[in-house]
Amino acid sequence: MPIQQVIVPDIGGAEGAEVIELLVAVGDQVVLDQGLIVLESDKASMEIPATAAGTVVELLVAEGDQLAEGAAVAMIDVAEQVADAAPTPVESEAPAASDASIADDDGAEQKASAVKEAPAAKKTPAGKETPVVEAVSAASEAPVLQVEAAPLSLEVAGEIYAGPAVRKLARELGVQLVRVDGTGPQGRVLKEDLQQFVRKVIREPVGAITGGTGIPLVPETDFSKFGEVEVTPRTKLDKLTAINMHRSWLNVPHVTQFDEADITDLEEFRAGLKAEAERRSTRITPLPFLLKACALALRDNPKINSSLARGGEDLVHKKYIHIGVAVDTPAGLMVPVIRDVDRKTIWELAHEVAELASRARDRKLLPTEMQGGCFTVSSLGNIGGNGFTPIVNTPEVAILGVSKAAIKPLWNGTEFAPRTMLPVALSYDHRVVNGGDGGRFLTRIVSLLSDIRRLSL
Ligand code: CAO
Repeated sequence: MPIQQVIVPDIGGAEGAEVIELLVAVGDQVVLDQGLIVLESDKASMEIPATAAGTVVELLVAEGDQLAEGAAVAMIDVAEQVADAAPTPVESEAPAASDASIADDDGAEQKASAVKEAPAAKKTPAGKETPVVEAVSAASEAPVLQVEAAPLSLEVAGEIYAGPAVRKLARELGVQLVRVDGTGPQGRVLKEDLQQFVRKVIREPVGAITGGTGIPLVPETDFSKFGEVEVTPRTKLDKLTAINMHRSWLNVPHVTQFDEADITDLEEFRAGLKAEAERRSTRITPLPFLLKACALALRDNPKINSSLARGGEDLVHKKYIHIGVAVDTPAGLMVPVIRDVDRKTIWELAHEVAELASRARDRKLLPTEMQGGCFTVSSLGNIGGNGFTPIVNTPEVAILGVSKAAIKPLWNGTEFAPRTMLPVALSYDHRVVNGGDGGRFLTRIVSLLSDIRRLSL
């Protein structure tokens, strides 16, 4: 049976990420994409998943190790059915040139850059040699493939850390780990924390209105008592989004301000660009114009381009303008970030949005591509609705929600004229942004969209 070595993929440019949890042990049977270890850098934590189903024959890391891209994680004795689907080793000197794809059980393409015969020894960033590849290779006399894992969880700073036993216990008790304060290293939730939490909840009188930060629990309901139901597990991405939304909702005092931009001229201009867009093999929607308008408005209103630091003592002013775009994918919400929006042309932005959205839907975004945003645009324009209140993507301090444009009668001083109006809503963190800042910022966006000649100034 071939042995496959799982290596650390691109982890978002982090110099080193610490192994904070081992999720499997030698001898464990794993399935494709099952988490092997949890890595944490200063920005995010991620699980490094198994790149094939099989048996873990060797774990090459220990808790506390610092790993970087390319470091060896584990050796997997690949199960029969996966071995059949595994690629033939690619002869290549440079790992980057040996990109290959493996089809997983679902037929989805999984990136397997650096599929090659593993070197006999590999240096980790800490300078630690791990001569295990040779040992396993010799023991099994099987070809050793080195496969880069695609990290499972992405922008997840603040994800709950807990070992498998604690997670299992929490599931049995019906406790959401997000509600439990972890007292272990790096805030890890321990069994005692869970017990303490349950004791506290039991002591709480039913229906109690809790003070401070305590939140009354929503009791579990057996919906099957009222009719047929089907229960499906939520995706990891959905659960992470829920944690991020909950965190922002609880921490950020939100204010949402509404307006409408007259995009009649923009739409006329855009319609005239369609043929050119086809020639450039791209599409031109209102979104690149919106991004450009937001970038210029952020430049003019630097407070919106900031984040709180040191528990609210400082404000970090960013000298760059990177904007996240919410993308609706079958797996859940993803927010790729477009860098230096203020310095890009409308065509460049159109191309980049389409490219990032397509890779988000194929789950091929790298963690780095979802980091560093200063502001987010969430466009539900194509879906419909005439307004919504977006939740700020903390630690950013504002987000723009865009709804569906509609033709409306507008008074021009002498008569009502049909104009295409785009509803926009700005939610902001009222700890940082006051009404005046928010009003000026949104008014600037609206005036830029209403007169796109100003986008070039
Ligand atoms: N009003 C009317 N029509 C709009 C519009 C708006 N505000 N915005 C886009 N459209 C049109 C586009 O012009 C396009 O039509 P044409 O091809 O005829 O020009 C059509 O709708 C489809 O656009 P699109 O959605 O494919 O492309 P986009 O650039 O507007 O948006 C993306 C890209 C990735 C943002 C979008 O596909 C998406 O995923 N949106 C959902 C975001 C989301 O879920 N937000 C909620 C987050 S909080 O839960």
